Amino acid sequence: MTTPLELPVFDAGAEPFRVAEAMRRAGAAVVTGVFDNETIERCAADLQPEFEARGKLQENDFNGYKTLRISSVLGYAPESAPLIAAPLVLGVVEQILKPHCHAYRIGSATGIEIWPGEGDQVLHTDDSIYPLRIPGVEFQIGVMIALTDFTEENGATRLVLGSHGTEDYFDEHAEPVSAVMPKGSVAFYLGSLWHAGGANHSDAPRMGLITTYALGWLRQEVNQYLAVPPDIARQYDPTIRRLLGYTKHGSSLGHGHVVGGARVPHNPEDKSDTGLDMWVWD
Ligand SMILES: O=C(O)CCC(=O)C(=O)O
Repeated sequence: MTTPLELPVFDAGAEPFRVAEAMRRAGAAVVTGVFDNETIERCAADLQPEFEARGKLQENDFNGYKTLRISSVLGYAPESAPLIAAPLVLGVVEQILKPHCHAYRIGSATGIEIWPGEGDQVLHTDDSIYPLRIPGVEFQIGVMIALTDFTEENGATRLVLGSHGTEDYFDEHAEPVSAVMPKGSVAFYLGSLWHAGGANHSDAPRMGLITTYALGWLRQEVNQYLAVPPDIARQYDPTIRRLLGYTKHGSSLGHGHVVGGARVPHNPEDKSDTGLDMWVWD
């Protein structure tokens, strides 16, 4: 009989390669205490108006009918940027993806608020959007940031540890574990890992920010150029702009011709920030 895998848990001082190592084994890991309350509250407050205005538009059998969802948060909630580009987050993402690409990009960046009364989401893998597998290559990584405490009761993300890999295989008897973690923590999981949101049996919503980061040569799950067009992308620093996809992959993939830099999303007030490296040929 094999010993069941346990969810690896680290504190914020963890070396990204250690977190990645644990993920390769279990498929997922949690790092606690990554963000302070103030950073989390600023982000949550920035997302709130969008949850209220458009959160119900993505209701369906998969997303649920008591769950609010808002896509492409960088298009309207700049306070999400420090979370999405946090060094520890990118450090772990880099360990998993960088061996297989020149640059990785955001696939999707979504606020999810699971309200009381919501049931378990169906287990799935994020990689099902891509029609192939390459043995030994992870296509993407999901990064769920807890904007409230995540508990068994309120719908913490459920993870089927050890279910990752290159085969379309799933043991229907495998028991998911819940990514129970305090507000400000991060749950990382591989794109091939089976997982889902949990049922909320508590009396308050569970709010999370889930960002997927994908190999830079894959099509992004959400079209970031439409969601965060150059006029909005311009307000962000180069790290975020590159994560959005305003960059080439290697020497030429995704390059664009720019005349006079007019369409390049750079910050005009910063003379050193031409943005030109993002689109022109090397
Ligand atoms: O809300 C969660 O905990 C996970 C949601 C999820 O996996 C999804 O909607 O694809």
